Amino acid sequence: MSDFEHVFAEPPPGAAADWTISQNWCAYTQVEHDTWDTLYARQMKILPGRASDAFLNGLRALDLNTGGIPDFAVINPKLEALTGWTVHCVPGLVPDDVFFDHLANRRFVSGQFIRKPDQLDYLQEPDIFHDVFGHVPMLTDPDFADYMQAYGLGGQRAAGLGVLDQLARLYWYTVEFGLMESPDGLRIYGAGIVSSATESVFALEDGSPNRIAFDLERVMRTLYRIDDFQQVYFVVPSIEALKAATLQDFAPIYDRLRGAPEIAVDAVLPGDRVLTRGTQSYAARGGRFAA
Ligand code: HBI
Ligand code: FE
Repeated sequence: MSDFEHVFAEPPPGAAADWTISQNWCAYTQVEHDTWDTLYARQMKILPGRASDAFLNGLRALDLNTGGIPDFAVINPKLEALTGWTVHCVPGLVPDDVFFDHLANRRFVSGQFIRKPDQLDYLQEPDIFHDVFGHVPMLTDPDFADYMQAYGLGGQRAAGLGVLDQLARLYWYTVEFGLMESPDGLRIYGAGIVSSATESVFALEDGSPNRIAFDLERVMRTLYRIDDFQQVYFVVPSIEALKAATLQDFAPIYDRLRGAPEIAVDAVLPGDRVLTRGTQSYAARGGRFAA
């Protein structure tokens, strides 16, 4: 999510050259541990039947519900044994090239802080609940683990080609806000949705947003919102299919994308396979700022 303002220009004091910092787990206060438990319990009331099996299996495999903020020293050996990934704290958003390098080496970077009790519903910057509850369980799925590493490698290659905006949209509409098909209906795998009590319901059940079958170049041309619910969600048939879509030569794709106009967040195009044609009523009412 590279639309936020405060990305540091260089590692702040105390951070390593790769921008990582110690989690300093013993410094978390009881209020912070209680906030994790509150958020976790709230999500688990609504995610069964809404989150993908891959997510729910990952949550169980890592046992993120032992009481309080997970200790990376405890979850990393479990995660690493499953897919070779580990999670590390960083002071905040890191530059794209740093982010891509970590992903390319199967290191996921996470905020070290957790939101305040009066911020449960919305925060601008990813905190440890968004990153560890939202993103990390999916990293236990071998195909998603491969996809995320391929994304990092792709980002390193794309950096010099002037297509980072297009790549950020792919991340946004899959890793952050992706939906997938399942035999029982649509399910969530995107971290931005699965870590949000309100968007977990909105993304699947509200009549307002469009839900469109995932198409790589369509997604990479589509603008997105960082300040409110998405107006479109893209749906993949499976994580395997998502991984397969990115294991191809991107050079011709980048050539086509460079000249292609951007697509508005509420657009429906003739070539789209539309699963839900939304009313956009939520956005029309002013979204979360609605009176
Ligand atoms: N840094 N800590 C952190 N977390 C992110 O999710 C993140 C980032 N830097 C860049 C970034 N995401 C975006 O460029 C992604 O869209 C690639
Ligand atoms: Fe995120």
